[in-house]
Amino acid sequence: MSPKEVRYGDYIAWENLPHLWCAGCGHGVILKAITMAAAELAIPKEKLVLATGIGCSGRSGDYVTCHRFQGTHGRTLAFATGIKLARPDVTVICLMGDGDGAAIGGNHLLHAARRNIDVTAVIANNLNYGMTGGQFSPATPLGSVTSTSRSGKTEATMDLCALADVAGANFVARTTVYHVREVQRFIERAIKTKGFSMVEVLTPCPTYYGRYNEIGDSVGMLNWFKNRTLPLEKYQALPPEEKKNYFWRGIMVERERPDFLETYRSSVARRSN
Ligand SMILES: Cc1ncc(C[n+]2csc(CCOP(=O)(O)OP(=O)(O)O)c2C)c(N)n1
Ligand code: SF4
Repeated sequence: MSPKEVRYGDYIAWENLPHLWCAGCGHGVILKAITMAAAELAIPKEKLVLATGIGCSGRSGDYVTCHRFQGTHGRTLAFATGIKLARPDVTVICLMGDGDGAAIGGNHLLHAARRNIDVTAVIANNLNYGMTGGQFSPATPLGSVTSTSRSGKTEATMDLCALADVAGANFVARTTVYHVREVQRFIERAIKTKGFSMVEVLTPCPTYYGRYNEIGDSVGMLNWFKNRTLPLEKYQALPPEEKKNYFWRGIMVERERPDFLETYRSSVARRSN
C-alpha cells in the first residue's frame, strides 16, 4: 500500500462514535493526531497497537480499528512492554493520562525509559484526574484548585519530560492540543525513534480543571495553553521567577542509545559465540 492510500480515518472505528468525552475535551484531538501520524507513516493497522490505561483517555481504544489493549490503571506501560517484546515487528503506542503515567504508573515510566523499550508513550496531560472527579495528579501545577486541593495544590509539580530525560529516553517532547500540528509531528518523530520516546500533550479538561481554576470552557483552556506556553529556548532564557508562569514546549531530548532489544540481542550473540 502506498502512503497516499492510508488515511487517518482508516484507523477510526466510526461506528462507535459519538465518543463519550465531554464537549471540549482534548482527548479526541490527541487520538486524531495519533491516527494522522500513523497514516503519514503508512503503518498498516494490523501492525499498530494502541495500549491505553484507565481514565477518560483510556477510552480512546474504543474508537480505533487497529489492535488495542486496555490495561489496568498505571500498568499500561508494563503491558505495552510485554507486547513489544513478544512482537517487535509491531508499532506500539501507549496512551496514558497524567494520573495513569505520572502517579500510579510513574514507576513504569521510569523503567520503560531506563530499559529503552521501543515504545511511544503519549501522555495526555489534562492536569488532573478527569474520570474520577478532578483530583490533582503529580503533574498538576502548584497552586491549582482541584477537588482535592480546594485552596490550591501545595505539592511540587512533577516534570514528566525531565524525568523521562534522566531515565534515558531517546526522544522527549512536550506540546499542547492548541498546537495540534505539532502534536502530530512530534508523535511521528517519536514513532520513528528507535527506543523509548515520550510526547507529553497538555490537553483541556474544561469540566474540572478549567472550571475549578476559572480558565473557562475549552476555548478558554486553548487560549490559556496558547498564552502560557513558550518554545523551549525562550523558556530557558526566562529569569527563574518568571518560569513558574509558563510551560515550555518543544523537543527536549533526541539521542540514539541502543534500545532494549538491540542490547539484549547483542548480549545473547556475544555469549553464544
Ligand atoms: C488500580 C486503580 N486505582 C485507581 C483507580 C481509579 N481511577 C480510575 S481513573 C483514575 C484517574 C484517571 O486520571 P488520568 O490517568 O489522569 O486520566 P484522565 O481521566 O484524566 O484522562 C483513577 C484514580 C483504578 N481504576 N484502578
Ligand atoms: S472529565 Fe475532563 S478529561 Fe474526562 S472527558 Fe470530561 S473533559 Fe475530558
